[in-house]
Amino acid sequence: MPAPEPGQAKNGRPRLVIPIASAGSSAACPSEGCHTSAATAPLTEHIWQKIKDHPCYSVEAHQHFARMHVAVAPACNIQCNYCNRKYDCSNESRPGVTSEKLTPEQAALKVLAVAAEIPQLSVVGIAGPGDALANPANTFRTFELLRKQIPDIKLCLSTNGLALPDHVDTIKHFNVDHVTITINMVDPDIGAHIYPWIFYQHRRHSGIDAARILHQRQMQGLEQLVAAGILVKVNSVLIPGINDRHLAEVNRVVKSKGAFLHNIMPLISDPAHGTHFGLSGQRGPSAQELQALQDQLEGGIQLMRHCRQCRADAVGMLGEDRSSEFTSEKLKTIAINYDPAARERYRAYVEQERADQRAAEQQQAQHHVASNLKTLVAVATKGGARINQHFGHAGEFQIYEVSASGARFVGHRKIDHYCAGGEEEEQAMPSILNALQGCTAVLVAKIGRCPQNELRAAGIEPIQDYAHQYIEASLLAWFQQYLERQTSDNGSRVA
Ligand code: CLF
Ligand code: SF4
Repeated sequence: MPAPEPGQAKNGRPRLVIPIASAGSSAACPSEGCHTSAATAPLTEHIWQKIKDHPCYSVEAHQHFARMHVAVAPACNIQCNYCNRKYDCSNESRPGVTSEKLTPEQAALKVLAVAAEIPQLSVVGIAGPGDALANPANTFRTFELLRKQIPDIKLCLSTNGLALPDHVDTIKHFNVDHVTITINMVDPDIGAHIYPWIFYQHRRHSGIDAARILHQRQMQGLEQLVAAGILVKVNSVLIPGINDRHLAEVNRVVKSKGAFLHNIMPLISDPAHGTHFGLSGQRGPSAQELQALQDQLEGGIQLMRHCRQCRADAVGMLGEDRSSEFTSEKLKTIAINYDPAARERYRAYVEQERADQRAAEQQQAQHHVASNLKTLVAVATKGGARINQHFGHAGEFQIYEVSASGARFVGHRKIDHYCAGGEEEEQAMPSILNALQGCTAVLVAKIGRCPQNELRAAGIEPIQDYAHQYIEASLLAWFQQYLERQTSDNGSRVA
């Protein structure tokens, strides 16, 4: 029997990574392909069951499962300098898009309609457009309706944490397994540059006083959630010049308190959004700055690198948004025929796919040779963990770091569609080449001759040989050929 892949237990599940320094603490890392120097232990069945279908908590699950947000939480109890209340909560969703506010009853109906159409739906989250726990009546009424209506759906919420300690028991009562807290600082001096005020215990607090209260409540809420056995993801907005150097400390603190996952999100700042940061010229980080920080934090708490900063009424797989198909107007005209069996069949299909995928990776891993070489490769995919998208139709590429020890997802890069309206848009190529910077190859289901030539001229190899095959097994197969070519090139140079 072939040896399991690095980062994968013998039972085929990803491994839990417990960094040696904190082994024995409750800090945990779900390690899908996590390449750290940490000691590894098998991901427990209990944790695996919680994350295996959650597209945000498992990078592997995001290839198969969809989430939706219901916008039932309009109010907020704090002010962030990157937020304009006209738009969604940018702690969990990108600013610049308004959502349709829903009552809990409208939300429950919408979930049924989406579940009937999208069998991949596994999670319903409340992520704004304000703060889920600044609107506890709406949030928990929605959960109550959903628990009755679709008991097997995962429930998720996102909060700034100010009201969190007051609601952990209720969150537990509704069997919510996943909570996100946005924690941008653990030092109130830094917090004072991010939060002008909070509203707490019937009055407004500002400056360092506000940041200190918020920090204390966030830490208290995090500890209570962990004690209650609820998985906590921490979102941090990366704000250059304000908390960029501080986020390593945030990472260390939330890990020590038992958070499960850390998601560093780039500040989106634009004067058009009317936010304090947007209007005062505060810039967001570049993709390189974000990646450099993520790389610096590798080896600590597991990082989420596949976040798409979705909106508060997002629907569908991460990276796609089908919310416009399910507006209140359209719901009036849709006959909802929800059949739970369809979602069950889909889950059974995914289990089979996962087994086949692991078998393909293990078979491929047998051919590997030792090498220190590693390289970045882009992949065009519509999901399903397969290379199944035409180059011209891709709106983003998934980026993998490939080496002799495996293929590791490191992020996604958005691009302009090469084909628009059925015609090849050569104007898009410069931005695509820019997005592919640093990549050695791009694996696609299909690609036309012109873009192939342009990619080759830029030193990027277009590959169609693995069309519709599993991503990671294909990357390993491609890498083996790449290594052989590199070795023979070096040999001929020496000769
Ligand atoms: Fe939504 Fe957030 Fe739950 Fe996911 S999103 S409440 S944990 S179900 Fe996911 Fe979207 Fe990123 Fe959020 S990709 S913005 S991390
Ligand atoms: Fe805006 Fe969300 Fe911050 Fe509230 S918590 S101010 S809604 S970004």
